Parts: sequence; C-alpha cells; structure tokens
Amino acid sequence: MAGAKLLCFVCLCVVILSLTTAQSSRSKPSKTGKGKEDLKNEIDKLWREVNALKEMQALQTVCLKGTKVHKKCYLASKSQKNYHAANEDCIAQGGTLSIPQSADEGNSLRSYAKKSLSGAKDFWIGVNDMTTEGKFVDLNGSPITYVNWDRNEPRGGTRENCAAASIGGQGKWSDEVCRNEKRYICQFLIP
Ligand SMILES: [Ca+2]
Repeated sequence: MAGAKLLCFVCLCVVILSLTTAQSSRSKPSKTGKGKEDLKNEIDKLWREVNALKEMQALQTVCLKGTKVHKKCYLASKSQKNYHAANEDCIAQGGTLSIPQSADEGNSLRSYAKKSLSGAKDFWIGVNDMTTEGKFVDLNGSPITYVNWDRNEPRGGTRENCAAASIGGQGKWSDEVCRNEKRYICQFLIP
C-alpha cells in the first residue's frame, strides 16, 4: 500500500516536472538560465521529499515487522552478534541499539524481548563505558539519565564495558564482555 502511494507520488512528480519544463520553455525564453535554476531547485526539493517518503516507508515496515511503543519502533535481531557488530547492524537499518529511558520503556522493551528473542536470557542495549571506565554513556557518548542495574552491577571493571538487559528478573542490567555474542533489539525513533 505504502509502495503504491510512493509510486503515485513519483508519477505525480514526473507530471509536475514535465509541466514545469513545458511552461518555462514557453513563457521564459529569455530567462533560460533562471528557468533552469528554478527547475533544478524544484527537482532537488522533490528529491528530498521522495527520500523523506522512502524513510517513512522503511520506518513503517520496521514498525509492522517489530513493535511500536511510545514514540519508538523496536525490531528484534534474528541472530547473535558482538556489541559492535550489533550496533553497526542497527545503524545500517537506520536505527541504533535500543536504550530504555524510563521504567516504562524498560518494561515494554522486556515484554517485546520476551516474545521475540525466544531462548535468550539477555540482550545488548545501547549503553557502554568503553571510553571512560565506570562512566556509562549512550551511543552518542551522552551520560544516561535512567539506569536499571542489577544488584552489584556494573562490576566488570575494564574487562566488561557493554551493557545487557536481562529478559527475566525485571530487565535488570549487567555489564558484559563486548566481544560476547548476544541477541539485540534495534530502536527507530518515529519523527
Ligand atoms: Ca567497564
């Protein structure tokens, strides 16, 4: 359905463009330079709109395949990866590793994890202290405002710099060895 809409939009763009071209060649014979410039701007604008629509469509696909909670869509990984590879996979899909930013979000994420990551006991989240030992930050390097560490966690020191959330036990977090392979959930922000 969204694909058909996009196609219609592209068709409409082509019609508008050909009308614009026809008009400018008829009515502005002496200002072809300016006409060309206008046309170029128009094409750039349409191109940006097409790309925005493509992004929206991709996001809809993600939300349909995964789940939509608050202003985020979550999509569970099919395989296990180490922390870096997991994060890169999420980025390649236009998202990031999920980060629960409140108890509410943590609960939603955990119930999605429960049904979509069957067999896993925990999953990577976008929280780590790779840069400065003991200072846990999100994927932009900003300090995190919400934490849900398990008792006595984080305790891995410089050996364990990547956070995972448990699927049982209220979704409590622990620091783990980043090289370990785990399932993960990518998050996509809905504009
Ligand atoms: Ca650490």
